[in-house]
Amino acid sequence: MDPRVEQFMAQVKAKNPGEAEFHQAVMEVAESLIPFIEENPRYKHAKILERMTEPERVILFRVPWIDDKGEVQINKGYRIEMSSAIGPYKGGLRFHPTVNLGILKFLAFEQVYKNSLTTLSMGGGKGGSDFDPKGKSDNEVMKFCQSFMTELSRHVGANTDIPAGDIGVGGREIGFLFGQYKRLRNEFTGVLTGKGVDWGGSLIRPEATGYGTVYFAEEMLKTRGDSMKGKVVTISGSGNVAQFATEKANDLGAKVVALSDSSGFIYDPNGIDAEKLAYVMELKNVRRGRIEEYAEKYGVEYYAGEKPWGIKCDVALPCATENEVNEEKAETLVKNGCFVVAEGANMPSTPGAIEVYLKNKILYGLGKAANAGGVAVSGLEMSQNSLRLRWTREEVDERLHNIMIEIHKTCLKYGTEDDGFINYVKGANIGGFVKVADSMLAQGIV
Ligand code: NDP
Ligand code: 2IT
Repeated sequence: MDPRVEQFMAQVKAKNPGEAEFHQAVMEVAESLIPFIEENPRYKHAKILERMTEPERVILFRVPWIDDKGEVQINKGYRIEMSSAIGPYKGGLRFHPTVNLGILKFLAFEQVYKNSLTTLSMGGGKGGSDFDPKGKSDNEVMKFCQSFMTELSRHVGANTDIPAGDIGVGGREIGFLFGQYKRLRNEFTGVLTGKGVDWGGSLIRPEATGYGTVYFAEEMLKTRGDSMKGKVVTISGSGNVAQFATEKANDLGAKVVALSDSSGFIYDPNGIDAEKLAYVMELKNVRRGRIEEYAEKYGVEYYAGEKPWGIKCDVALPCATENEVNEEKAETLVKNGCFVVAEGANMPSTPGAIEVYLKNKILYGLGKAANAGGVAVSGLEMSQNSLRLRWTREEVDERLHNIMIEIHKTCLKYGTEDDGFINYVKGANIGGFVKVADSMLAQGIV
């Protein structure tokens, strides 16, 4: 390892003990950026990277609520306000039992670069709770959301910090959170994105992350004179991002053969077409059931406790969670002929997996570039809220598509190597950094 990176990481680890995912996310960026910063000493003297790894503010709070049995429950609530250099803090909320400070700091850190890449004016943040919505009644979810927002409302606002969804936070949760904010503040503002279309939400926001990931994969394929048409695709997850990645992959003529959840994956060699996808959406979003039921319904194989990376494919779209593709799984993917990985999830590939992709020179689109479509349309939702008008489906989709094309161009600009190979890791990290770093220089030591 570059000794400068090693030295920098030693400091980050000493200051943030035990936060493994945060160290991992910072390390990936440091490897891309430290050589670039050496060539651009103004960033070095102002300690831009050191400042970017220290959140502007971390909010940690108690979330008490009463379950359906009348028992008092206590969860932890968090909001990491990472950077406001180029706009108000912006990023999702995650409700999942694994949530802790290190995970939210990694997500907030990546969000800063991702939001910068979108070309829109958004800083970076992330929040959430160790609350597990699985198996909870709608009433319990509402009680939890109301208690969570009662504290969070002091810290967020349409011009300050604008949360949205992430794992475990979808339209239902955003509704309950918005209702409580409005009640406390007596104002109807765009404090959250991912709202329902009848009350300030943007068309295409639910679709945006999955669609954007596939648009990005299509751009990557174009660099090799190829396209999504006819490609065999495996996808992990079966939540918001996975569902709409499946829909867009189908639209572009690909065949999606696998989906998963935290219990296992299904393999459907005939492809998950529009009718089967409608079944998945009903299963996951309405009945909140398990992907295993798909295998029973359509008579296909279900692999309990496994991930879909052993299935032969051309394109893999990890759309579930962090560190779901390790080095060994990446080797299997490449050996089976997979030559495109576009990440709908945040940091789904381990450092070892990324090394495998880069060594084999496959098209690897990392999350902060490939999944930026979600937050980009959140930015468009904020614009529509400010203008107090609503753009059509086609208009938002076109803007989303153009933003993904722009992000891809930025990656080419900063990531094309001497032999013509496009290193999207370097491209996205440097491309995301420059705008934030220059804004920090302009705004002084804050
Ligand atoms: P959802 O909650 O809608 O779906 C998550 C899916 O991933 C579910 O199928 C879930 O399975 C599975 N999953 C979650 N945690 C794990 C785990 N620890 N192990 C295995 N499977 C797991 O979330 P989203 O689709 O919104 O988010 C998926 C990923 O995309 C996350 O990494 C998120 O950070 C990222 N992302 C989301 C954006 C958005 O706009 N929503 C934007 C950009 C990135 P189960 O149902 O069994 O829990
Ligand atoms: O990781 C992400 O980019 C998101 N969960 C979406 C954030 C947002 O503010 O829309």
